[in-house]
Amino acid sequence: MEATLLSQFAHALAAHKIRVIDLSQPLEADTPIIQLPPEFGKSAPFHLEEISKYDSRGPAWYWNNFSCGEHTGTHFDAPIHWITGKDYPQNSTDTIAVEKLLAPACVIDVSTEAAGNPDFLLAPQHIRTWEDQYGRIEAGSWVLMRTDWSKRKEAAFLNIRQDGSHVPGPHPELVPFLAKERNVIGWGSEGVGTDAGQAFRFEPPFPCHSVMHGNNRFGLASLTNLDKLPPKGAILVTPPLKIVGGSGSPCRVLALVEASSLAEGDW
Ligand code: 23J
Ligand code: MN
Repeated sequence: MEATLLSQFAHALAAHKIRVIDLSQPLEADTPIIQLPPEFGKSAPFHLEEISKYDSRGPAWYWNNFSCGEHTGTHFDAPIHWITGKDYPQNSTDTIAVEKLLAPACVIDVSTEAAGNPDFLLAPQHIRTWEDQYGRIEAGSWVLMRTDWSKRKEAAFLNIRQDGSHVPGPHPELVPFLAKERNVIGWGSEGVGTDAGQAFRFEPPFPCHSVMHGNNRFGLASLTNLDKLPPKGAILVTPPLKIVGGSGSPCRVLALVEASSLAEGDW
């Protein structure tokens, strides 16, 4: 019998011809949380509370209660998260069409630029240079900004100064270009949110939230291991928890990558 697409896929996984890369950060009490100005509501950090651990509270079982804000650690932003996306049908974590939770990724490596400038903004000209090398960003792709920011720890990750946070992100002109002229499914960043640290000063404020969600597109924040992905060819698996009416959720983001496209020494 002829091999079906999925049987070929199963064999490729078993033979490690397709690798699975974890793009998620660990979720624990000191997972960094976005800091907004004090007049706004606060997102709660991750909290774990033991229910029982093979003890009098439950002799044969271990389990925990956990709590956190929807936008904690590596997480998915749904269109309903922003006022501009509030009226789309199927715009929350429970109703987004599941086919949209598997999609190809384009990885734009600006780690060198970001290392020298924490306020680096990815502009349309960087995308055009990338496209000259790797071809046009296909409709329905994620665009992931590789900054290596995820290698930073604690205070250096949020990078807060007197005038707010300084973290790289998309230029305000890039977001409408990606949403409308490239028809991307969403934008992913290594920073605590999808927008740049100083994006509250941009016009519009928080353009990645405002314009991506305003076009019914998604976001992924606090990604890691983008340095292990090829510029093109990875498939992302990004299902948020099925929170009814949820604006987002922590997400175990996985990338499927053909082993032949991986850099030597990654495995
Ligand atoms: C609320 C307000 C502003 C921002 C955010 C949330 C996020 O970054 C987020 O996690 O969605 S910038
Ligand atoms: Mn978010």
